[in-house]
Amino acid sequence: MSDAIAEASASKATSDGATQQVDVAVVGAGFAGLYLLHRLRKAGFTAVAVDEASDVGGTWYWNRYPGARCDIQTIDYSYTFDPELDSAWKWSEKYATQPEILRYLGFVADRYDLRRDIRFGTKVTNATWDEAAERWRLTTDNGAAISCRHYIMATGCLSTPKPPEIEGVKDFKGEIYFTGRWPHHEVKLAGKRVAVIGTGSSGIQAIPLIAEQAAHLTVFQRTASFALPAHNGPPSADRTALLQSDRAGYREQARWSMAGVPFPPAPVVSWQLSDAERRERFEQAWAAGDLVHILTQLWADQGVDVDGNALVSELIREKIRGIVKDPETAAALSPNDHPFGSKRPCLDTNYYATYNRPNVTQVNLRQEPITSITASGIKTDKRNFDVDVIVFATGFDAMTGAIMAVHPITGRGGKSLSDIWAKGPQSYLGLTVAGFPNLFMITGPGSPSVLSNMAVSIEQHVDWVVDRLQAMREAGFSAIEATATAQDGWAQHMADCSTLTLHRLANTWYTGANVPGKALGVMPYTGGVGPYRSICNEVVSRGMLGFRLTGPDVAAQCNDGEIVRLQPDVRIVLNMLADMNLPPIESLGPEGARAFLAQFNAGRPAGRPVGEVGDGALQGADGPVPYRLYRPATPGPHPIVVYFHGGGWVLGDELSDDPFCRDMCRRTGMIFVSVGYRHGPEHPFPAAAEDGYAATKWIAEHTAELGGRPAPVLVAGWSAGGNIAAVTCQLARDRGGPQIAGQLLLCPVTDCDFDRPSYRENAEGYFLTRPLMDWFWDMYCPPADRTDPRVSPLRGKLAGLPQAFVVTCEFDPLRDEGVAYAEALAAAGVPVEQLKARGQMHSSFTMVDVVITGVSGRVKMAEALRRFAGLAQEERQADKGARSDGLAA
Ligand code: N01
Repeated sequence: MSDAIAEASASKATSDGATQQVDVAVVGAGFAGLYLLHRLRKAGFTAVAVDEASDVGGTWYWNRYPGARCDIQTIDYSYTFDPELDSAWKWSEKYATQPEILRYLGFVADRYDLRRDIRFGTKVTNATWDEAAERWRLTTDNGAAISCRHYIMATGCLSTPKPPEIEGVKDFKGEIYFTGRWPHHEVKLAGKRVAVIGTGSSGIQAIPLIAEQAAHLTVFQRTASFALPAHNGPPSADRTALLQSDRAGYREQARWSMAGVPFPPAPVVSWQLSDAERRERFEQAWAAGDLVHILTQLWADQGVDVDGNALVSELIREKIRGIVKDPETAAALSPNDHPFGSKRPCLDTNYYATYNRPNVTQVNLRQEPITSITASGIKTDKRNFDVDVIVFATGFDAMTGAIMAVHPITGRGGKSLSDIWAKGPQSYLGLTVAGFPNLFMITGPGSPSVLSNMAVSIEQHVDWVVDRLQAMREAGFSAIEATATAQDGWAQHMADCSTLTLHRLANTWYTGANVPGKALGVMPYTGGVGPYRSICNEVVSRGMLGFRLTGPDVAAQCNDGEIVRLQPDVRIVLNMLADMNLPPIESLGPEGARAFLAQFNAGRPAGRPVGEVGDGALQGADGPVPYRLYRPATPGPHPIVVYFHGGGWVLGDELSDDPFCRDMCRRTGMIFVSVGYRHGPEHPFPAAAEDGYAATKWIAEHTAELGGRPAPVLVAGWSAGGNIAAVTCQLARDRGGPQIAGQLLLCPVTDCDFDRPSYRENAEGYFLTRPLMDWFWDMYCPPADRTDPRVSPLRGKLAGLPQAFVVTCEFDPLRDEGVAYAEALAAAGVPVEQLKARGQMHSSFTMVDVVITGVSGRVKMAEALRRFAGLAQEERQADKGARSDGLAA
């Protein structure tokens, strides 16, 4: 039976005259509300939707301004739940106009006979949870009140226009229009002097068309937006071909992608490309006319790294300068106060060229702010502009506005949602709020929503919610509510996610900054559509983790907890590794394990450029050992850090932590010399430790030859390399030098005793496993030698050692021995700082440009090394906002 024929057997709402009784009430009859009604009916629930509008369409009902179109290619901005519907509708354009999208939604409403359960022209005026009856009680401004078991806000993220906030609006004698509430009758602008305030997506779509009609158009711009040409036309041939060749596969790829549009991850990083190659990729993206393309396909670092982003931002500014003839106007139109993509980029048709028209004037509000609106027009602090029409394209009270401000919602214990959200929206999964049982939000704050293809995100939310309602009904539960623990955990996860992207660096409606007085914080989920979907699924597979379920005849169920405790990118990496089903490293033997590591490392992003990289040999404990030297691009001589790579004394070499050494060389402005010490089992204990000491001594004696600052040197190491760095400090103290100015120990091995909680908690599933550590010890050190401080430095004398910075990761078997070493150093009087990295695993910090949340930790490590070397601190713009995230020092 097709979805279309699946007739709404349910939907027999009852009414006692004054109150309509339904299982589920929905607010909104747009993309989300329509699909909800359809799914609810199919699942046998009685349902009603209410909408203030007189017909279906939601945002597409209200936003009828000239030029209104979607800016995700329309073949992707469609329902996919019914393959017959999916192939029945043909879009006429790559980016359909508002009227066509509205026709589509009308077509869907007719196809599934949805209108009979929609109360148009009706607003909910109050919603209160009735604890005794376990029902929501709604009052409306038009007709019967509603009593429902579940209440679902399908209100859209951008449906409550922001008030103009400019003095004197009421005094204006001319016509006033809001893009978000454009009249249904024709608006005649021909021959009129028109002002547009606002240059976001709405303004940028409307301005070129208004300019064609108006006698004169004056555009009042506060913040310049990045806009790309849409190159609209028929649906693009390449994406249509992809869709038609495998419709189901194409849709499924979208569901698991980052933005809800099926593009593969960008394969390269900017520094791997020459200027010419970058330009070529950019020109392709500019010609493609697709925001998701340019945001995901240029180079991988542009969305997460300020430097990578600056490259594309400048290329776009160059385009603007090339189109706009007046240099002053071009400069004002060129965004320079936020990274590309951190504020919603726009898609345009002739936007920049419109400013070359003789009937268009641009007013830069950064130079002359609006002071008031007068009877005849707009007054800035420099001039008066007399106009006949003012168009406010000033945006929305986004994400929370329609849920919070439109009507009071009162939950358990008489608590109001507006009070609970006064300091910013709290939610679990962006779907539910603790204290508000049986209330759901579709694409609410805390979900990918506006950072994704809304059509895909809406379907995912609706399916998840309706599936849960069905499961509750089958199990006899009548109420579901998020726990405070789960909600707090989600807030932490949201905060962790927001360090991944650059959205935190711009004042936008994503952060609430566009509405005066609104609490600030990145509101949409920045972790990506696919990862979010997997988290929602995991909540279910882990017994509705974070929800309390109750019912009249069943025992209450509450599997409390936080759904994601790992950093978001660490979770993705670990899931990818799990999906690869790799053999345990220890099962490969030393040679096999080394080959595996080499292959694994070959697939990682290339390390960033440094001033110079050179290879050489130095004197180890028993002959020459190789080294690789990383020199900063700044003038020397620089302090030298002797670095020991990880690999359990068995794997790796002086090249294996290459991206980490490059990154730290750049951040510290110091020379890193990575030492290729000998490995077990060929060279068992104490070969690696003795090589470490000998190498440090040799480097300290050859600083001038290496182009470094005279000794003291510093030492650093990760994992077994951290062990060697720690041991080297003890040997240097006991053997009369060399002098060491400080030690950076990153997830170090410090002891042979495995009987610690971190070994039990993180024994498997976090990359470094207990069997692998067993194997490393077996390969390197016979049991009888394991308590020797040259391999278990925690058992050595600790007084008199160089100052230390010790990094441990929450999900690392080695966590507790690292902490123990730091505490023992402190107890012995050694100046020591700890960085306990929340949500990170053993390899997080060395997976440079893969685990983006590792940046903040490396910033702190670099600061510590600079302090040890007596260098002044310097903050890079790229590190802003990343310094304190996810860390407890
Ligand atoms: O609103 P906006 P929008 N004085 O908030 C300015 C979606 N959408 O309606 O940035 C002077 O982006 C404000 O300046 P500033 C899309 O997600 C999609 O354009 O605050 N100026 C800004 O320039 C989009 O992002 C499509 O300094 C004032 C503008 O008004 C979202 O809706 C089409 C001001 C508001 O821009 C919102 O877009 C349209 C003041 N007092 C919209 N107050 C598609 O194509 C605000 N501004 C699918």
